[in-house]
Amino acid sequence: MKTVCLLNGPNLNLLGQRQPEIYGRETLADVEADCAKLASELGLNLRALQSNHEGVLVDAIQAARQDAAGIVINPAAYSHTSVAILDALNAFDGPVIEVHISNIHRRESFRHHSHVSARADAVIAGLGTEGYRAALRRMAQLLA
Ligand code: DHK
Repeated sequence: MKTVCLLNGPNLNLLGQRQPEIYGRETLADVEADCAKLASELGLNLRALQSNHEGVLVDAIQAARQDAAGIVINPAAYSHTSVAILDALNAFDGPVIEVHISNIHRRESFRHHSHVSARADAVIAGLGTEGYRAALRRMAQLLA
């Protein structure tokens, strides 16, 4: 069974509590549990990690080189700042799908650019937490 890494960046541990008018009321635990269930329906194994630390996310992306077929990542604020996460993703061979819960293009201008989009095979923004499930469905197609 192929493994997909679901990576979430800073402040997404507060999903459900933090600015629910933007990020919704579903918690990260809800999202990860739903994604694990959907992944098994799609014949995939899910490994989920959230970190508030850029280097931990870089380490997780490097570890994915060993045993993961694809990466679904919401880099959160690091989308807009992190060349290190882009470099790590560029060293990963499988498909990468970038998720933003909100429509970053309708928000402050500093959120409009994502470094990660230069590497992503697909970018999902503005679907709310449904974006993670959409990403997994697309990932299953890409890995079929
Ligand atoms: C999440 C964040 O935490 C922000 O820093 C990004 C992203 C947008 C999201 O929409 O999921 O700018």
